[in-house]
Amino acid sequence: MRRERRRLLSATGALMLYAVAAPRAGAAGAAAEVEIVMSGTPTGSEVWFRPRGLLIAPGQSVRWTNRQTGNVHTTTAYHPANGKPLRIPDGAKPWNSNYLMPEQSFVVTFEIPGVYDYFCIPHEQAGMVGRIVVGHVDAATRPYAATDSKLPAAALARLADVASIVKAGRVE
Ligand SMILES: [Cu+2]
Repeated sequence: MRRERRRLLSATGALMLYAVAAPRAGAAGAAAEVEIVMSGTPTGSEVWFRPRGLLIAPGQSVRWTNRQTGNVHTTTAYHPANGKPLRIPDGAKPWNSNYLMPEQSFVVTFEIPGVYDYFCIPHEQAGMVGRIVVGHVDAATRPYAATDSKLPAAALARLADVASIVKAGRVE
């Protein structure tokens, strides 16, 4: 009995060590990988990517993580391969995470500069969309305006404008 308790204590000690070390590892990786949280209200009446607008440098990666208990989300590029109009740069590879269960995540590395719009398959109609600006993009650009009319109104309304993303680095 006593021996088991000691073992348990040492396991806890190991966990605490990890907890202390983890933030340092996270900080070191922060430059290369940026997190976007997929979440919403407990009832699911509102859902979102946070931040919904993000500025990164070419070569950086974005990790989307589903942080909402009891809901599934996707991160899916606006691209004909995903049945949508093209709203990522020419030549850039489209992505689709498919359904992410709570605490699952999906990583994409962005190499080609430009503006990338993406959505969540079950929640596009609810306005769950995001925009990533990679590298130097003219702040006055209003990209993909020609296909705006093909997006649900709620989705279009939630796409941060390029000027705000370039100015702030992130739009919540
Ligand atoms: Cu969703």
